[in-house]
Amino acid sequence: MKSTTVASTILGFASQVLGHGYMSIPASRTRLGAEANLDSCPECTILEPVSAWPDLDVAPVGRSGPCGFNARVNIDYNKPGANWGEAPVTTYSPGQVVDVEWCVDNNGDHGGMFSWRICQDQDLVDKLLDPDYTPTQAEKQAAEDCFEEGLLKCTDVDGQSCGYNPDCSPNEPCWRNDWFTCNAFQADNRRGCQGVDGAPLNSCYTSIAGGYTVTKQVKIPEYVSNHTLLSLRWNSFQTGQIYLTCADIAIVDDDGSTPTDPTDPADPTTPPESCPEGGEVSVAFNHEVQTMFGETVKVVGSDAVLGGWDTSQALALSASQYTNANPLWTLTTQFPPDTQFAYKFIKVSASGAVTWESDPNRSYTVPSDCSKVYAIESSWK
Ligand SMILES: [Cu+2]
Repeated sequence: MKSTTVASTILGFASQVLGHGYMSIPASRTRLGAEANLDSCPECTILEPVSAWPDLDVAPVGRSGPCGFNARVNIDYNKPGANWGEAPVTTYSPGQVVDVEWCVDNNGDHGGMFSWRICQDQDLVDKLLDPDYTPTQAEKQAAEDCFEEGLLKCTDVDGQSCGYNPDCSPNEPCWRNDWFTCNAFQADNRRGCQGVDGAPLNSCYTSIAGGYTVTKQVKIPEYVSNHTLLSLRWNSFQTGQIYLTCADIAIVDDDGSTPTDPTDPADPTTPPESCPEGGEVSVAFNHEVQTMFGETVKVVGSDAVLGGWDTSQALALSASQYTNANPLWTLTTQFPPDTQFAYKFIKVSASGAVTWESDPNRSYTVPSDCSKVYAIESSWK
């Protein structure tokens, strides 16, 4: 069902209810828990009370681990469940620069700093990938330490502005621009983490007071894994709280190769098949955008498949998965391997009026492996 963008959601329970934040793109375990109606407050996965500021690294993660523990609903996201964790939700390639997003609640924007991380020790991550095993606190901490070493630095993305947090002073340990920073907590406008995007209320789902997207780009490391985790850590400035969430991802070389361990007989030893002559690669566009009734979302771009920038030839996405909580438009289409193209999403109203996304254009290089579907997660900008 399509929704309007009207801010018709819950007014919040009371001022002391501080809803907070969670990873939304790629789809975190927490988001999947909310979409499965198992987690009534995805923004409430909190590590507290802890020292979150100004030393960002000092607090042990305890039972929260790198993926979070939601005490409200008693869900440990460090363990796969029926609705999350058993398979990657998206596939990246080594060195790829990708859009990632989390969602901060209007009633609990505590400011501060956040980091995106990948742990490159598969043995440590594997403890968080087994549906039949609950990791110990020591294992969660070991994994967390590894995630801290695997910081996806703001400064690794060319052209991305990486400032210092206005609530931190040069002599404090939070004075670093490799983490991402929210705006000043008490700023007159574009305050706190909401100020990162300046996005409208309900641009992402939270259960308490409506959410604002917090979008950044990170560079995937030169590392491959059929199944690993991307973790988001948000250290609050206002409160003694840290928020941890993670998403299941794969990192696969553009040529389709996946890691092989010659000592593991279960691993394939033959090189991966790329693409037979004339084969095509499936690419799934998973685009989050709030639309009004009668609006359609399309993708248009430089490649002939995408209409060669002619909006009348743009490909329409489907709203079949669209919900208020998850305004997802989807399309899977095929491209010749290794195609490079630029593109944008457009909204087309019932009368045919076209609204373009803001600049710059998005870009994508189609991988070479015809045997998989590659998903591109994005949200309207
Ligand atoms: Cu809070």
